[in-house]
Amino acid sequence: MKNNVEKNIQYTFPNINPKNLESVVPGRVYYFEKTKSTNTEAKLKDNVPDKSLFIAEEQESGRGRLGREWKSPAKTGIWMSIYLKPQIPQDSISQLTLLAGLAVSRVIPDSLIKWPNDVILSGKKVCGILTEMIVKNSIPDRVICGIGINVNTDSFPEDLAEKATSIYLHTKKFADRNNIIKAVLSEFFSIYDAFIKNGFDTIRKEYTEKCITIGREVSIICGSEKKTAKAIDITEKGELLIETENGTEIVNSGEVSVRGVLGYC
Ligand code: BT5
Repeated sequence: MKNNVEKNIQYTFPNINPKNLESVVPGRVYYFEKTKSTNTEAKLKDNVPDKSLFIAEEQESGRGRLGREWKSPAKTGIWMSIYLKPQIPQDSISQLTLLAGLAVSRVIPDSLIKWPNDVILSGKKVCGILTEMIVKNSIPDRVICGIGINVNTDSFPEDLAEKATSIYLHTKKFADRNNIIKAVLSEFFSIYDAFIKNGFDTIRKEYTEKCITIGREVSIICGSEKKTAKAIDITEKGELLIETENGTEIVNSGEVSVRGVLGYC
C-alpha cells in the first residue's frame, strides 16, 4: 500500500518550469522534454549567450567522464548543463568542476564532496559533474559544465545501488526539483563570479573542508595505471595533493578516477 501511495505521489511530480529559471540564469534557458545529453546539446549549439542553461526532464544517453554512462531517467532528477565563456587559461578550466560540486553541496544538506566531481550523501553518489571544453585556435572557446543530481529516484539498477543515492532515499521526502535547480544555479553563478575575479582561492578553504577525499587512502586510476596513496590536501589550483612512497605528488583531475581503498569514497 505504502508503495502505491508513493508511486502516485511520484506520478504527480511537477515538471521543470523553465520560465521560472530565467530569474537565476543570466543567459538563455533551453529546455527539453527529452534529449540525448544536455552537454551534447550545449556543445553543438552556436550563438549561445554566456551563462546559459540547457536542462532536460530526461536524457537518453547521459554521459559521465571518460566515456562512462550517466543514468538520467525521466523527471526524477536534475540533468542540466551550464554554458560558459570564461576568459581564463585552459589549465584552470578543470577548476569549474570543483565550483559546481561546491554549489551543489551547499544546497544539499549533509552532503560532502569526493574530489573532483562527485557529491556524496552517506557515502554514496548523489551528484556527478562533467566539464567539457571546446577549444578554437588553441584557446578555450566555451565550457560546458554538466551537473546530474538524483533527486526523487526511489531505486537504482542493481549495478548502481551500492554506490548511488538520491535526495529522496536520504531524506525519505520527495522534493520539488525547481527549488533545487534555482538554489544550485544561484550558488553556482555567485561562486563563479567570485572565481573569475579572484581565482580558486575564494573557495579553496570551504571546498577542502567538505572534501571527503582528504586524509583517506585512495587509488588513483589513470588508464591502465593504478597507484595507492594518501590524499593530503587540495592545492591552490584545485588539484589533489597526495603522499606516495616516493614523496608528495600533484594529481590533476583531467584523466583520473579516484576510489577509496576501503569502498567507493
Ligand atoms: C560523472 O561521471 O559523474 C559525470 C556525470 C555528469 C552527468 C551530467 S547530467 C547533465 C550533463 N549531461 C550529460 O550527458 N552529462 C552531464 P563519472 O564520474 O564518470 O561517473 C559515472 C559513473 O557513475 C558510471 O560509470 C556509474 O557507475 C555511475 N552512475 C551512472 N549513473 C548514475 C546516477 N544517476 N547516479 C549515480 N551514479 C551514477
